[in-house]
Order: sequence, then C-alpha cells, then structure tokens
Amino acid sequence: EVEKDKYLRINAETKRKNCVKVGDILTWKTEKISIFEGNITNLAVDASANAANSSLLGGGGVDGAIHGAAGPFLNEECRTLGGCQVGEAKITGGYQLPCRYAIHTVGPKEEYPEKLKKCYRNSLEVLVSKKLRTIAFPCISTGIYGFPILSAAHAATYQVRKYLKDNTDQIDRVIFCLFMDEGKTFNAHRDKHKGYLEEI
Ligand code: AR6
Repeated sequence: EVEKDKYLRINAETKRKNCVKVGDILTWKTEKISIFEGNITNLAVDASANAANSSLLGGGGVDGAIHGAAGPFLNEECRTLGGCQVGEAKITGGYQLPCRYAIHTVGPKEEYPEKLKKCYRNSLEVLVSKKLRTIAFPCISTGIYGFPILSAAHAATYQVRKYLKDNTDQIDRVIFCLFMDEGKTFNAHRDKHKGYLEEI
C-alpha cells in the first residue's frame, strides 16, 4: 500500500504539469459545452468518460490510451467491477490521469442510437450522483465499433443537451473530445469530426 501511494503520488504530480484545465478550454455555442481537439488523457476534468468494452479490462483506442495513462491500478479496480453492459456506466478512480475519476461506458457495436444515448445519459447520471461537475466524452463507438460518425454525433449531442437542460444546476461543463490521430493532417481530422463539430 505504501508503495502504491508513493507510485501514484509521483506520477500524479508529473501528469498535472502537462494537463489542460477546463477553464482554459473555450465554450462552444453554450457556456456549458466545449469541444477539445486532442487526447482525452490530458484533460483535468472531474471525470473522463471511457469508451470501454463489456469486460472493462482494457482494449485499444481511447480505452487503451486511458488505461495506459492511468497506470496498472486502474485495471486492478476495473477487475472488481464485474464488467459493464452496453449502455451502462461504471466509475473508478483516475489514478495517474489528470482527471479525478474515469467513467467507463460501453457503446453499441452497430448503429443503435438509443443504446448510444443511454451511454451518455448513464455517464452523466453517475457524474451527478457523485456530485462531480465536469466531464469529457470521447466520440463513443465511432472508432473500433464503427458507429457512423454523423449519426453518433446526433445521438450524443441530443442526449447531452437534453440532460443539461434537465439538470442545469448540477453540471458545469461537458467537453466533447475529438481525437487527432497521429500522423494525419488537421484537415483530415476536421472532416472526420465534422459531424460532431456541426451538431454540437
Ligand atoms: N483521446 C480521445 N479520443 C480518442 C483517443 C484519445 N486518446 N483515442 C481514440 N480516440 P474507440 P469504440 C477516439 O475505437 O469505437 C476498445 O478496444 C477515436 O478516434 O476508442 O467505442 C474498447 O476496449 C474515436 O473517435 O472506441 C472496445 O473494445 C473514439 O475515440 C472498443 O475499442 C472512439 O473510438 C470500443 O470501440
């Protein structure tokens, strides 16, 4: 336990130096919604959502990035959760991540907008139930799971807007994190995420 504490403390200090704070990110159209183009593992939000799989034991894409940056104790905690069904959300610590918590949700593998909306709704519900006020979302299901980007953008933004409207006092900021894959040009990313940028 002492070793674990020391490990986490030293790494958390290093992480904090490179992180992006919510106050530094501009809002998009409303004061409670932002777009951040970059790596979700750099965001110092109360909670980062993770596009996980139902085992919750890690994987590729954003899940791999989150587990990689959080360090091995995240996996240890995830192993105690008994998995997670599509549309559900479960919370863990953020460990070495600059965010305080990670909220793991499992998106649908096919184009089921209602299931995707459930991911956003349940993640926000977990956030609010823990009295946390800021959250970053990756574009759930639109990578390895192959959910069409425009349709995903529509479901995500519809659900987040609706939740914010109904729970205005509980949440300070929702950040849509659009990822810039390495080795590709900025314009290519803009195109890929155009749906999100327009819908939000
Ligand atoms: N920061 C922000 N967004 C990212 C990052 C990052 N570091 N890395 C990727 N993205 P995906 P899914 C974007 O494939 O489609 C895993 O193996 C990416 O560009 O991560 O829900 C899980 O274990 C895309 O826009 O998640 C599951 O098995 C978005 O995140 C499966 O993949 C989601 O892409 C889940 O697939």
